[in-house]
Amino acid sequence: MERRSFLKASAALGCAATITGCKTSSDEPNKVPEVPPVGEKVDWSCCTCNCGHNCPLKVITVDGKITRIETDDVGGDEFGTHQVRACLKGRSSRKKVYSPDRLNRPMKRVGPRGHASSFIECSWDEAFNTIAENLQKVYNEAGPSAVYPHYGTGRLYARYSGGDWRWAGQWGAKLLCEMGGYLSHYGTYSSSQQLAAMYYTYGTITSSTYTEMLHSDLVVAFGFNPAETRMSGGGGTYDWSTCTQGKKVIMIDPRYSDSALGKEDKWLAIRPGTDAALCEALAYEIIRQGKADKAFLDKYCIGYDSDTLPASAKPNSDYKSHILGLGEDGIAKTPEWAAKITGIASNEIVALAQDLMNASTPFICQGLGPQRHAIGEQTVRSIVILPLLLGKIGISGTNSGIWPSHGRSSISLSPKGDNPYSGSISFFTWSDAIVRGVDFTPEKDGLKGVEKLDSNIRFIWNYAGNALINQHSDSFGTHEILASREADELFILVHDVFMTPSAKYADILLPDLTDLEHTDISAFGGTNQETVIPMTTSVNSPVDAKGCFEVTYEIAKRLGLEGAVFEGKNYDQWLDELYKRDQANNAKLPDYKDLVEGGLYKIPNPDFKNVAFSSFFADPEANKLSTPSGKVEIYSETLAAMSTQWELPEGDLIPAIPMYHKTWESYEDTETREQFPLQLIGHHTKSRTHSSFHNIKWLTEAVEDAVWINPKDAAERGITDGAKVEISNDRGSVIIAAKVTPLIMPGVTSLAQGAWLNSDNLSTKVDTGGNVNALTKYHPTPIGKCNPQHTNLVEIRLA
Ligand SMILES: Nc1nc2c(c(=O)[nH]1)N[C@H]1C(S)=C(S)[C@@H](COP(=O)(O)OP(=O)(O)OC[C@H]3O[C@@H](n4cnc5c(=O)[nH]c(N)nc54)[C@H](O)[C@@H]3O)O[C@H]1N2
Ligand SMILES: Nc1nc2c(c(=O)[nH]1)N[C@H]1C(S)=C(S)[C@@H](COP(=O)(O)OP(=O)(O)OC[C@H]3O[C@@H](n4cnc5c(=O)[nH]c(N)nc54)[C@H](O)[C@@H]3O)O[C@H]1N2
Ligand SMILES: [Mo]
Repeated sequence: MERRSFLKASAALGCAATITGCKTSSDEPNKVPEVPPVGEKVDWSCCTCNCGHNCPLKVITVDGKITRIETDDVGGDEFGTHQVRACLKGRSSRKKVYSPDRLNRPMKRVGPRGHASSFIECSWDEAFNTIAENLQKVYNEAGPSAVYPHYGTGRLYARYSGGDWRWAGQWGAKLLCEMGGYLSHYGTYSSSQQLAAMYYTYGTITSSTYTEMLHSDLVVAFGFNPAETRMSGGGGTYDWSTCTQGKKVIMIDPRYSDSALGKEDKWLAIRPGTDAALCEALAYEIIRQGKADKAFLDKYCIGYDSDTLPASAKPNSDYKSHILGLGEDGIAKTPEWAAKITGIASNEIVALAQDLMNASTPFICQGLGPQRHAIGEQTVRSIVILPLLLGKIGISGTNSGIWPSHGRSSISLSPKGDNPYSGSISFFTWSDAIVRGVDFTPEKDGLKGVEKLDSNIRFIWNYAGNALINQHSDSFGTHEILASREADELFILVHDVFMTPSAKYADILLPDLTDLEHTDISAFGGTNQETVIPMTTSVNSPVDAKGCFEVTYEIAKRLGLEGAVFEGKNYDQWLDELYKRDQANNAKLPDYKDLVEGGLYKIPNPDFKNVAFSSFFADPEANKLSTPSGKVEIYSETLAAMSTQWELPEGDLIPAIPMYHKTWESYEDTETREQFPLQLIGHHTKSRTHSSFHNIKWLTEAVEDAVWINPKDAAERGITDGAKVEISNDRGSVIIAAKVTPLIMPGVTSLAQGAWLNSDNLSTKVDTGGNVNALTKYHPTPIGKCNPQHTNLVEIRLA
């Protein structure tokens, strides 16, 4: 593999924005020397974790040891040619490579699952043999439905050497295809409620680019926090701050986030899980004032009122009747009604409705927090109706109501093979499929592609993921499922870089190389420009680690399948071939040699833009949607059929029109609130990406782990800022510091997701690591069977 050897004078570091790009510690030099000292090597690498963006990293080594990490210094500050400066996480990558916690040998489990002390070192040969034997045994005894490549996004943007979130680093999936296939999953922990909601409304999912905000006169954002969840200096945070400048911005969030900071005209603090009620009251005002665009709705939509209600629908089951109180529940969705549910004063709701009606091009968007709830699909559907009601969609300056989009990446993933097995489950239901996969049905569990599974899950291949325990709901409940099964019933392969909470459940635990020790290519499809990153390395890995390609190769070899899987090519040959394939699709990509020698490669894309569903709204006959009616389905006959055919737990529902619904552990669940009065969410925080980077001290020092609680709730409990508290509910408890702050509304608390579960107390169900999933519930959402991880009721006391 060719390595970059030339040295290039570099520009001085700078800060793109307050939260991105600042140096983190006194042991990082302030300025890059104009001429690098003799002996320094410079390689470009990439931070491939799943924050939605992949920043270039400039890795400086001396004699194979990283001396410092710098960031993008190509281009300038001008929006569109700006530097894609990495945030503190990417810049801390040196600490990841040399972390004392790094896995440095293959290990096998000799004690109970869930404990680091249960492992002893073994040889690579023994590890590969054990994996191959167990994999073959499971195929022989149970077939492909027993084999599950688990969700894992730790190297999402490493395109050829082990990316994507679900397929055992892609190469693993290619091997499993040769063995007869595997139980696949659909959806993601990120956005599946949104995906399901858009599918039944529009038949597909698309949003306008951030740059359309430039043409808008009002930005309304529900639970949208790009400043903290798109921290890349080239990404959402930069787009957000640039494109909203001078705009009226209204932020709807139970927390005052960094995205609101100094930007918002108004912060409307809303109770979690109640956005649909707010939207209904906005709709009420819009309809009451005669401002619903009836001609528009009739032309493009099904089910706004009785004129476009399908013949199969019951009378008064249309959206307008529901809003005005003429539907089944007989309740008019007035601002006063919504105020009691949402916590937003009725006059504020009326004012927001007025702002929406006054705007000529409202840009309405939402983050993914509002949908990560018990009935999150209804939240998404309800928000998405607003631009339709106003007839303000499909034109420049508007949006479909979901997360705005940015540019594309021209580097695609390595092949994952064609899975000969058609069965798939929702990403969220795997833990249940270990227990009762054979009882899964399409109507009860959202099983797709087959009517029945032949086996429960018996083999899990977990690559670069911490969702075996840390990121999945109900950590202690999941612990019981995993810990009660020995290797012959459930074999778990974990391939990671650290002894994470999930790694402790492995039967065989393999150390991986980090991004900085890999050759690969990544590309960042930012707004108005793409950055292609030739990942090379001069690092001598401090540990005995192997990458996904090599691990898969060694397992395949023991099964006699290396020829079928790798087609006689080594990794460098694959890289060459895959890059040529990507080049064939984008003539702007330079030859590989030039790419590596030239370093970062920027492809300006100043004209890139998307206006959500513009072609459909321009000509709905020529560009029919892929919904059954070809139109936007405010009323969905498919959902109406599902509501009678699907089996749901008591209290859940699948309405044919979008609607607010009181759910388990919601604000309106007054019975549970008697014991657990506070709502708890788990926002995504600056100091880590999920659980990735949690063990880097630089970052936890920068952003403390603490549960956010309003001064009013704290005072009622005698809690002061920084005090140790116990957060508890029926699922478990977490002991952590309190952050007493008016930045979160009364009655609501938030414990940032991703902290590592401290499993010293697994049997007592007490976590001292600060992992919110010790408190979250396993209860799939009605339509998409997704994760409701922000719907929780808890009590908090001084510990
Ligand atoms: N309560 C709650 N839970 C949530 C969420 C929430 O909002 N609330 N959010 C959910 C969402 S949106 C998502 S996407 C999931 C994310 O869940 P995951 O996909 O599990 O993401 P991470 O927690 O970042 O875990 C990445 C893993 O990759 C490992 N890793 C890092 N670098 C490397 C490497 O180079 N090689 C290998 N092999 N491994 C590496 C890390 O050590 C870590 O174990 O979490 C979900 N969980
Ligand atoms: N730094 C960092 N960046 C990340 C990640 C990370 O862990 N760390 N994770 C990445 C991934 S994979 C994903 S999927 C995205 C996640 O991005 P999101 O899912 O959008 O992030 P969240 O923090 O869960 O939610 C966004 C906001 O919604 C608010 N919120 C929660 N519930 C509600 C509600 O019911 N209504 C309203 N209106 N607001 C609500 C929260 O307070 C938060 O401010 O971020 C990505 N980027
Ligand atoms: Mo996510």
